[in-house]
Amino acid sequence: MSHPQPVSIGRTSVPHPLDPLTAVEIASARAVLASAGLLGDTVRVPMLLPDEPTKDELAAWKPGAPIDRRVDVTLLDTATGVATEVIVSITRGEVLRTERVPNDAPPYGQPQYLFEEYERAEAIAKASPEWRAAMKRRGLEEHIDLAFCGPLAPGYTGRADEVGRRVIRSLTFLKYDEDDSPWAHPVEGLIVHIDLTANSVIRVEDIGDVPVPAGHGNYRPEVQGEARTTLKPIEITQPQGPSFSATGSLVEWENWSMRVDFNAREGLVLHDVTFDGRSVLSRASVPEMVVPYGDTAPGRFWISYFDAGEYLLGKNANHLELGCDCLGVIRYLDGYVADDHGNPVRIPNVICMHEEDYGILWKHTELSGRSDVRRSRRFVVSYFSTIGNYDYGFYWHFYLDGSIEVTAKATGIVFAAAGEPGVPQKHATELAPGVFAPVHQHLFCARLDVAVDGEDNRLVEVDAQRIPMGPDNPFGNAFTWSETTLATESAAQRDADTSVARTWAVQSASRTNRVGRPTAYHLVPEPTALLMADPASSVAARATFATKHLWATRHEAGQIWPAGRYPNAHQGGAGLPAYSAGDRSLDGEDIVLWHTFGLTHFPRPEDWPIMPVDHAGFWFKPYGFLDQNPAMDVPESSQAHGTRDAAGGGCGAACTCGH
Ligand SMILES: [Cu+2]
Repeated sequence: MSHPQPVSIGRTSVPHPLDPLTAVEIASARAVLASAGLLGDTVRVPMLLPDEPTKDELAAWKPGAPIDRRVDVTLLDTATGVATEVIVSITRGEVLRTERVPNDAPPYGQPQYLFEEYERAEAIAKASPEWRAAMKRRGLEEHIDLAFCGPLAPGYTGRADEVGRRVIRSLTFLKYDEDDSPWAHPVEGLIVHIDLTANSVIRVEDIGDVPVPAGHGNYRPEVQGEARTTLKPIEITQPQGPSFSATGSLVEWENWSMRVDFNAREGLVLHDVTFDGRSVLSRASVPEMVVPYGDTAPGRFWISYFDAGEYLLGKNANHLELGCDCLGVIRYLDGYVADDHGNPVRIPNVICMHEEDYGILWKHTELSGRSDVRRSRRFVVSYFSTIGNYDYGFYWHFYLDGSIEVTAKATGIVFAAAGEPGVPQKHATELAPGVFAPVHQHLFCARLDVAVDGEDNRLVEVDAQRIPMGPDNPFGNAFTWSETTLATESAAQRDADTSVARTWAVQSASRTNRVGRPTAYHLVPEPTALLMADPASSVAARATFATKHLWATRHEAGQIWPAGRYPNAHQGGAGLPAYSAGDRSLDGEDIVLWHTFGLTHFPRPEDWPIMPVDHAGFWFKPYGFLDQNPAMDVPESSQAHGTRDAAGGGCGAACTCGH
């Protein structure tokens, strides 16, 4: 069978202010920077993002009108460490603003890593006499050439010899041949601290002498053995094509409409999400995540990766493969990011859009035997990003019943250290003999600029509520619910509570449904541990967003980053704590929700040598937004290809039977 060819969407003849940046625009921005003299030989581009139009600009814009397309660039002079933020108007061909980043003074904060710095860090580590001596002392001299020196963001330790400098830490892993997976062979206790501006080693720590685990961690079929032959093919066919359409960045599927966008930092961004022509979300993304490690070892206590803010999720996004990453009739969106020199790089097929059958949508069988059933379907927009050893997928699912489900997927290679085989550790689990994986968390922050029937919204916490047995509850069975308006930014810093089925309602402040209640969507969290680090820890200051399941702020242009613009080597306090410091009113305002969700990972042997996808997420569900089930007009399935399994059972062709 053959699938229709994938179609890339992108800019068409109907440009919109929220369209993603194109290669031509990135190249034009670079030309403006160059002609303004801002791109000297040693200047690099750690981050180049669209400078999105303000809501006022969007409201004033009419289709066909000129658009002032701008980019927001961070420049780094790698020779001096001086960083500069620049706003460029591509349309006008001019630099609108430049501002020095005060990264040499508290609270510090370094621009995102350049790809070239990973190679530079490895070269610096390997050239270091102390590192070579440590390898020799450990009897690992013969492995020096093939060794992998993994470059890691340093966290913030307050050490005088690194504060305010552009630091990267290097941990060493062995490779026994070119194709070997280095993550299985950690050289325990060998840490090289590198100053990327001075191109020098600050310190080499060489602690302990744990043997390097020898067992391989290779997951390739050449090593793992023949693939099984028992799985019969599953083919997804949509002979009439998909039910969605894409015109430029505008994507429409059933009652849903949205603008699909992509940038180097957040990856996938959705704008102007509407259901039945009514606004639900103004802008939605997962703009930050943190992976804090819970180990006291010198090589790990500082590990707390901010994969968006330090490494850039979008710049590291995957080129997806038809039939492997995505099944069925797929439409892809190419993405464009800037490389270290500010030149455009195309990431083909970076965003995947497709439909999935999703089991039963609704169903009932009457006493008479009459049965009605409708099949559920969802529209999926997704991308994947690889940051070092881990791979993250971000999936936005839109359902026929008006619900949105956001899922983050974690897979890839678990980060491991070496220990004495069979000797239990307090902060790490043994995955394979001598391979110990530290406990850690993957905590994501979704940013939902909500617009439930417009921007004037109200945030209400809804809890199931017990009633003591007594006059109000004579039989003890009764319960009710409570609604608490979270009217300010401080009041809106909340924890989830599964014991009372807590949800957070975003209500329209002006529109009601047919039973007289405010139209609303509920954020339905799934159980997630919050940041396990102590409140007094460095990581708690830097990832304060992850200490609460919910934050809400009044919308303000530019407030996009939960841990601030430069979480790398930052002391803390940036992002959400700073955004909400003014304790603004949220009552009837343009509200932004920030939701922490994720995984607390006690790695298991089954996560080795490669981790099966684990996932975490949340729902955003209509609650009185609609006057009834919006999927009553979904037709019965006319699945012509369904076949009864030879062993009996299953549902036959042209299923209308419901059994
Ligand atoms: Cu993990």
